[in-house]
Amino acid sequence: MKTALVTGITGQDGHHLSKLLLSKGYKVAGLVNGQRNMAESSFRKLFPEVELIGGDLTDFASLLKVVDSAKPDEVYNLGAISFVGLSFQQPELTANVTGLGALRMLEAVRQVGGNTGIRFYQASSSEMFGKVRETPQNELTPFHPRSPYGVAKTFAHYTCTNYREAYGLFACSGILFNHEGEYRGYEFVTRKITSNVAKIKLGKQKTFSLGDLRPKRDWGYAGDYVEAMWLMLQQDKPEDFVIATGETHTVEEFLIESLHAAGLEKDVSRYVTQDKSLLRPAEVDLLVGDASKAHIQLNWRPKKNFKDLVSLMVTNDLEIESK
Ligand code: NAP
Ligand code: F7E
Repeated sequence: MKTALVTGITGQDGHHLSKLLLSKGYKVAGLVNGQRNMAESSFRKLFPEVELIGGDLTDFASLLKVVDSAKPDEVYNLGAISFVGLSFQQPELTANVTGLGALRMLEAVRQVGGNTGIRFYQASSSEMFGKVRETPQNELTPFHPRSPYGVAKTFAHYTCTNYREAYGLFACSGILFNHEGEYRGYEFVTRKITSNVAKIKLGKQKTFSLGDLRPKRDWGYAGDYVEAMWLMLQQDKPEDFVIATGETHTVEEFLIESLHAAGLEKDVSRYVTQDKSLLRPAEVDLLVGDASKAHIQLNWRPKKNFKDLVSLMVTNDLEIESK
């Protein structure tokens, strides 16, 4: 039986990845941070068979201990300050957790794992493309991050490449474009939209506020994307892959599709006001990924399209909000 160690296990991708790895017969261990982590108890209820070990990406000693006690075959480094908006408020924390945290995990794997052949997955991001140099973006597109989060992820990405080249570590970065679903945090725009649309549909409120409706994102389903993470670690040699749907939509289009899915009038001005405080100091205007390499080498393709994704999220939030 293989063992996987997952950092950020209580987050969105941690939920989907745990489900996937358990279904494949893995023993799963996860790093959990914080003294009283609210997400930990709900995660334990969903996945009682997962071993949760205390530790923090800013505390190298704790990472050494976690790798030593879990004795993983595969490590998935998903832990991060992942909200771009927060990264502008707390850039140093973001650099420490999202950037240096990846370095600490790689170093812990190198020191504890030695030549045991631990395979390492780094959660890289399309935010590294930022002010995009070409469209669509692929593995060779130059990076131009636009936020402290994007900068920290770029540092982590290159550190992962460096550990592969310098120490021969089996280390892969998945450059994942936005992916969403039923476990998405409420601070991200998709979940903010679907949860508020559900409340409006159920008569609990009349309006809500958003920032810029013009940015375009390539949105996929998180359940599909964790399969690509696992596939990367099953290859003969470690490489980086873009994971995306190849389709892009504005925030406004996501909103309109959500109103439609809830059976509400597709009238944005009736339900949404603009809150200027939600605008970012530097925005990423357009992201759309070219996942051809993953199609060919991993035989990976997304199963859910944009409409499926919106419908799944709205249905899920209508169910939650009607309890
Ligand atoms: P998420 O829901 O925000 O989960 C992030 C996880 O990191 C949480 O479990 C969080 O735990 C943990 N974490 C935060 N600070 C930590 C620390 N100091 N030490 C240890 N763990 C810490 O993010 P996600 O959407 O699942 O994304 C997973 C990874 O993929 C992240 O690295 C993200 O940046 C990256 N990514 C995401 C997307 C996307 O669209 N979802 C796209 C590309 C890349 P607490 O909440 O308890 O602090
Ligand atoms: O914003 C705009 C906002 O916060 C999407 C993370 O998972 O994907 C995610 O980063 C867009 C931006 O995600 C609101 O300005 C408008 O243009 O949902 P988001 P993100 O910044 O794209 C990447 C790939 C990651 O790696 C990250 O970890 O929506 N927007 N109004 C808003 N965004 C939010 N959050 N809230 C609003 O009210």
